[in-house]
Amino acid sequence: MFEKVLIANRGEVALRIHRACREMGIKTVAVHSEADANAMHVRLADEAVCIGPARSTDSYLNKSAIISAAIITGADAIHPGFGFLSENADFAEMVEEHGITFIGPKPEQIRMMGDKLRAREAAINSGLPVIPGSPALATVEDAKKWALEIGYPVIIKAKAGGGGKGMKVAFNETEIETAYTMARAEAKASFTSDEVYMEKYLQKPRHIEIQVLADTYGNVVHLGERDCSIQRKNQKVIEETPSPALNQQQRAEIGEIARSAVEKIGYSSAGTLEFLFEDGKFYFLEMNTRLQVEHPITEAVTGIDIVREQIRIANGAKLGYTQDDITFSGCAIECRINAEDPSTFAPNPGKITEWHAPGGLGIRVDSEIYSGYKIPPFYDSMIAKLIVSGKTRNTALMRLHRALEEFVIDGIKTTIPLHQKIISRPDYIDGMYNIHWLEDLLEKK
Ligand code: MV4
Repeated sequence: MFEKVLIANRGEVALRIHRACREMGIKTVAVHSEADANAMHVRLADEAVCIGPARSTDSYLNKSAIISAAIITGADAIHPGFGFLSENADFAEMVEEHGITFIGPKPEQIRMMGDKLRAREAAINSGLPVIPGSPALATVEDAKKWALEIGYPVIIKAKAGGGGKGMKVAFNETEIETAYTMARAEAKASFTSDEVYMEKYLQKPRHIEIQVLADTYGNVVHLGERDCSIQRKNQKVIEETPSPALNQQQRAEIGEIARSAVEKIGYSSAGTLEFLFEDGKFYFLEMNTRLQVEHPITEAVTGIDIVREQIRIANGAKLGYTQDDITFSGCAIECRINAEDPSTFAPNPGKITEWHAPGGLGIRVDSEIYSGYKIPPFYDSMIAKLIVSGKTRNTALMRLHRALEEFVIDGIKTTIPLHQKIISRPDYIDGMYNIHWLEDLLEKK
């Protein structure tokens, strides 16, 4: 096993990875910016290296600084967490070129899935259902021709996109030119390529994703689904498993389809296949080649430590179990708690004057926060994840109400009141929501 792992991240995920390493007897190296010297992951790690100034581009995105820190401290592997360099194929390649193990998939797999058209092609070839769509669009005329072929409404997406950036919807031919031009301009501004393609636009889908684990010997299992439809501006807010929208047959079907596709693709490590689900049908969207924020709800219902498995797989271990060995038990829900004004969503960093995390049966809180900690203004505003689980969805919901009430975070504003509002709505309680539900709720006022 690795002796020492460098954690190329910050915040709660850095702590999450540190915890897995500790339990495996692996030493940890924290890296941090000048603004994060007092962070909990820095305090707990065996060693810490300052890799640059506060701005992410100067520190957590600084590939050579991170690799230098790994070399200096003698780390055998780097875990990238999520965000930052976690889906940067060049970084993964650079890490491997220095004789250090990248805890994740092979650089080529990251690269392929980062190109949404290549990912779509791989999905088709491995039996995944995709949304009717086009190849890369060269001109507005091309776009018009494909829209007629596919049928309105259509959505134009960036080939190098993902996460919703650079997407434009057209409901009829008069809207095509603007949608095409704007999608192209946004892609050019945000990504390495300004190429775009088109898909049929699904109007009221749910976002359902399948977690997979694959070792480097071709063994693949799926760990069930997560319903991530409660989102705002492409940021997930609440996730749950199992999805209240699926019956046992649909669940088993999509799980096996995803599992076997990952086997055909030859992917290894943890990964997530994102689908849209509408009118009883699944459509593959993209594959995330990293650990995800919402992984703990899957851990809660399967008992599998996903970070531990990532580390074992990267070290060349076999999964050691098959799909039949995996059992699903109960329901789990995660709330992402952000340091934001819950009515305007403006970031609200600052000093935490008092902190009490809820506890008790079925409660997990993943957070970097401690009393007296000062949240720096330079990074993502997510400061804690509250994960609740129970035998039934009702039990989990009851616990969630109780835990949100018990949570004390003083000194800053947080999105706890938003979560309380969401989980009190009859539609949420009934599991009746799609990807637009939260934004519709917030518009009502
Ligand atoms: C779509 C779609 C409807 N139809 N594609 C947004 C994020 C990116 N991963 C893909 N996204 C979408 N693609 C077709 N053909 C609607 C969305 C979408 C969405 C998807 C998942 C979760 C939240 C979303 C919010 C707005 C739009």
